[in-house]
Formats: sequence, C-alpha cells, structure tokens
Amino acid sequence: MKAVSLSRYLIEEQRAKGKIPADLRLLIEVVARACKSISSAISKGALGGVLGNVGTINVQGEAQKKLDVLSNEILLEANEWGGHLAAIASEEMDDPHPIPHRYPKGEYLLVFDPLDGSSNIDVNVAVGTIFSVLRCPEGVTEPEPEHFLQPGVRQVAAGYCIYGPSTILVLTVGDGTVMFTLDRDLGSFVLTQDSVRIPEDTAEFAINASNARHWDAPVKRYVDECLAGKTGVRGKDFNMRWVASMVADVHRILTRGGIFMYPIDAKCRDKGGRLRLMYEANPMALIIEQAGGAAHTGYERILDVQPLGLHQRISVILGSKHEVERVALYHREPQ
Ligand code: AFP
Repeated sequence: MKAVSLSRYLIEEQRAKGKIPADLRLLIEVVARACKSISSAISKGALGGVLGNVGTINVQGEAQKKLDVLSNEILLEANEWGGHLAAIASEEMDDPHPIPHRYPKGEYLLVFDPLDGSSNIDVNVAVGTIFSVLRCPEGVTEPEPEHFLQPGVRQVAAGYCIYGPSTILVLTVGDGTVMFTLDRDLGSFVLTQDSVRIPEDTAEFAINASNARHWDAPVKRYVDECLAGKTGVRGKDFNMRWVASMVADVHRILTRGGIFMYPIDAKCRDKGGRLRLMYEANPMALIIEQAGGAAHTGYERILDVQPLGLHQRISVILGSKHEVERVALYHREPQ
C-alpha cells in the first residue's frame, strides 16, 4: 500500500469531510516541520552541544534546558511568518508572542509546550512537543492573554510529537486521533495509525508514587485498590509505569490503554495542580477523548474547564474510560 504523508492525509480529509480549511492545514504542516527540526536537534544529543541548562528560570519557575529554549525558538520562527496565526503562546514565555507587523495575520491562536518532560533529556528518555490550536475571537487583531482563555472544547486541533526511538506525530482535528511516524529517509511524516482507540478497561496505572503522602482520599483509595491486586476489591493485578514525561505516558496509554494521574494534592493545592491546563491538559484531553478515552480533574471534565490564566495549573486524570470514571466516582462519593 502507498504511504500516506501528513499533507496527503490532511488534503484527503478536507475533501472527504470538509473539516480542515487550507489555513489550518498549513498551520499543522508548519508545526510538523518544526517538530522535525526539534527531533533532529534532540537526536544529536551531546554531539550537538544541546544538553544541559542555560542558567535561566522560566515563567513556571523551572530551570530552562538548552533544548527548551531551542525548541521554543524553532517553533516561533517556523510559525510567525506563514500568515495563518494571530498570536502564539508558549509554556516557556510569560506573555503571548505577537506576530511581527511585517507579516500577515491569520485567524488562529497557537499554544504549545515546546519540550515537555525536558528534565528527561539529559538521561536520553523520550520527550515531546505538545500543541493546541484555537480560533482567535472575531474582530481581535492584537490578541491579549485573555483571548487565549477558551475552554478545551473550543480547540480546533491538538497534537503532540514524541521524540523517542522513533519520532511520532499524534494529531486530532476533532474527528478521531491519528498517528504519523517520521520517515527520516523521505523526510516526511507517514500515516501509521488511523482511528486510534484506547481500550476502555486497563490493568495499568501511572502516577508519581513519591507524592502518595500528599494525595487526597479518592486518589489514595483508587491506588490502594490497584495495589491490592487479585486479593482486593478489584480482583485483578495491576501494573505501574511512570516516565515523568507526559507525552511518553500518554503515548503508552494511546497504544495499549492505561490511566495517567497527576491529581491535585496537598503539595500542589495552592497552585491548582502540577500540570498546565493550556499547554498540557487541554491538548492531551482532546487527543484522549477523540481516541475514546476520558479526561477529568476528578471533579469535572477537563475540556469544560474555563481557563483563568495562560499558565494555570490543573489536576489531570486521563486514559481508559472506565478507570477515569471510577476515579471521578470516588471523588463524588462522601469520604
Ligand atoms: P518537565 O518538562 O519539567 O520535565 O516536567 C514534565 C511534566 O510536566 C510532565 O511531562 C510529567 O508528567 C510531570 O511533569 C512529571 O512530574 P514529576 O517530576 O513530579 O513526576
């Protein structure tokens, strides 16, 4: 069978379903091209002089890695001149990046975490770029942070690129989730999985167990029941995985099912959670829901949350539908 490139897939989807306007297609292709450059920089590792910190702290209060800064620059440079964007927001920048006046502006807003899981770079573990596309509110020509503050259901596209043993682009335009693998010989992303489906049940969970003493009762109950295995109320043994790179943990769930949890707990309650709503939770929630999974805070569906700030943090519980529903149920039951 002939390989279907990302461009061909997007054009054929547009023809068949009319869901991907030319500007959105261009935007996705430009993001994918930037991801290829990031993939190439990452793969050089120490030989490219890209490992280690730059000595600065980002808006999240985290030490910036050289690759955080480089990935951010690659994405900004690739996306600012195409004429399809009104503004760009990045996890690495305090404020949105305006489109320079010398370039035309478009109707979309691009939001990204240029390199998620970057604390894993120096140990050669998979990291990734996460992105989300929103529509710029009508009549707005100079978008401010408030124009980005749209609930996740309003995303017109979301995706991530995982830089692992192979480089894989996962994408949704709100009509299912698809995967493309980078063919380095051809230099293009080739469709390798159409209609990704997450099994509704699972026996695998992912959580940073070092936070156990800080967890709220519903999370503790869920994990304790998993750990009790065959002899407990769940009547089956569970397996645990934690990469500490959300793209890698989510990618495993898309591939074979599972539940990922970074819930709000006593340690991060004052911040509202650990993971970022706009850069991590929303795009991943759309990808997961479009693959038949669920994404919740414990109290509400992530995609329904009205963002209050560009860098807002949130509780995240996502993956196999029945397990996510169980954790949400435990949050509703009286303690
Ligand atoms: P970094 O980008 O700072 O490495 O953070 C990664 C991340 O946001 C997400 O990808 C992981 O799931 C989570 O943090 C890991 O957090 P812990 O280090 O607390 O396990």
